[in-house]
Amino acid sequence: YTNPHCVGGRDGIVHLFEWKWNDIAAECERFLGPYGFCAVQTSPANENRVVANPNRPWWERYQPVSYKLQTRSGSEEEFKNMVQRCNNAGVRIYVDVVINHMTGAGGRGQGTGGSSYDADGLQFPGVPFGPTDFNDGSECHSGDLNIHNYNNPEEVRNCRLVGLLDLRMGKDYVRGKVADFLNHLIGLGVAGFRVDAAKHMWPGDIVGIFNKVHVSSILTKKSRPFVYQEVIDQGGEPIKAEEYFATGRVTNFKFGLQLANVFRRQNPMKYLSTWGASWGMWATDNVVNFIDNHDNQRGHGGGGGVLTHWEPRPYKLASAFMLAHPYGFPRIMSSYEYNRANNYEGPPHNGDMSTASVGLSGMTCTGGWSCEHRWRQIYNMVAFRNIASGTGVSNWWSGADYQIAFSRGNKAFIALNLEGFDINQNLQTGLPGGTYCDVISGNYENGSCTGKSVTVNGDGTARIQVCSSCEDPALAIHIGKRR
Ligand code: AAO
Repeated sequence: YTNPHCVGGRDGIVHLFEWKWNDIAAECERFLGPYGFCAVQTSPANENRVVANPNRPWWERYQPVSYKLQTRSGSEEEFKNMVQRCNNAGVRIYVDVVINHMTGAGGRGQGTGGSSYDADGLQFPGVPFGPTDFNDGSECHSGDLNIHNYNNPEEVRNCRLVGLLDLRMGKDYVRGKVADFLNHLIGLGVAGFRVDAAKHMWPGDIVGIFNKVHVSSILTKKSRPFVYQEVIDQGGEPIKAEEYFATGRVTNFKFGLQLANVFRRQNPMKYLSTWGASWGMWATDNVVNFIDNHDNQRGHGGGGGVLTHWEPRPYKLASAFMLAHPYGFPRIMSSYEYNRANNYEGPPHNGDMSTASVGLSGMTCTGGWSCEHRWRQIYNMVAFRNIASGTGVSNWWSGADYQIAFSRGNKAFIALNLEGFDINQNLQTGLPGGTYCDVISGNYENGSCTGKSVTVNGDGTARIQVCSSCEDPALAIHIGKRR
């Protein structure tokens, strides 16, 4: 479950939050494939409640009505087509699967796929699930069936997360329906899953579900899908991320908080020399790392404190560090713009509230889609990471508290500066002699660098200059962009 099944030396996930399937398919072909991304995390693919108040918030997709593949992102036909086209482009699809619960309690209506539901009577005929498929007072003892106390693991796992009807996962019928859903996705060529709210399920129940899940149809016969489980463990609660290692990796929520401290100059960057498990995080094969996610960038899910696209300068630096460093498997957030006072706002939409298509102007997205993954400082670091694959950190240098540089074997080298003065040093880059393009300030086009270039001497040393007051105080070179 821990193998991401990347094709040919690719690395990293991009979360195309709320994108339509047709747009993702096109993005795999025109950008993600050519630029070396391993995989896309999609928004939930199954039918959800249509929430009218507030009007179509992003979070309605976390309220399942059935496992029919029909949402604002598109139909089953479109989903299937996307998976095929992305796989053909060498890009894997991981689906965000919401299996802990169905809709919030109360109300009735129709889902995005036309299935009816009755959340008062606990009826979800589209699956079907009925009252005996949900935890009640025999499992949950919180009084009102909701979770109040995160220090009580039984309550966290048997009661309702923010009022969402909690499925009775101990029941074989429920496990079977969830497994059928996951198997359906696998049959369509999906390579992995982000398991939503995994902390709210017993680890043994997740094992029970995955025991019923097939090996992937697109992967080698014996391989299991890639699984990363959303477990918010920032320390301080009894539920520990490591309880979930039997069924895959976990989302590493410590990662973004720690890097936010560093890149906001609240903890010296030079301490990153020991970055990785020794910072109280999990082993490299147990984690999916990210600077921010769709929740904490807008104050949900333990939000606050992390860096986001709203603070581009430190965000790009932290992202460059994440991608340059070998620890863990990285996920890049690709957001849309929203009114920060209304953090429920759904994706850019048309007059009828259907999701708008992603527009493009050159390399940049338009129409309210932020597309961090298309920022040069980020996509060029994906290529850096792919080229550096298999090498460790070497030639670590720190000139001052907030000036660092390091090599990845003899493949790549990066320097970062958050001091008030430039880096201007003769440093060992580990690279073969030659002239390299700095991939932070520019690209390598038609035989020349559009940004800065760096001359590495025959002994691997080079004069490294990194500005301090400029927009991107970083420099990165690798053997793939040698003039
Ligand atoms: C919506 C409405 C609700 C309504 C509900 C039902 O907003 O008012 O009651 O419908 O009608 C998303 C939205 C929710 C939305 C839901 C369904 O975020 O607002 O509810 O869709 O439409 C916990 C879970 C974690 C979860 C996170 C949001 O553990 O699994 O809450 N994330 C996922 C998804 C998310 C989604 C769901 C789950 C549900 O990514 O998008 O919800 O499918 C502590 C705990 C965490 C807990 C947080 C937040 O965090 O540790 O486990 O996350 O609290 O309650 C410090 C601590 C940190 C702590 C944090 C906050 O940072 O270190 O541990 O403080 O106190």
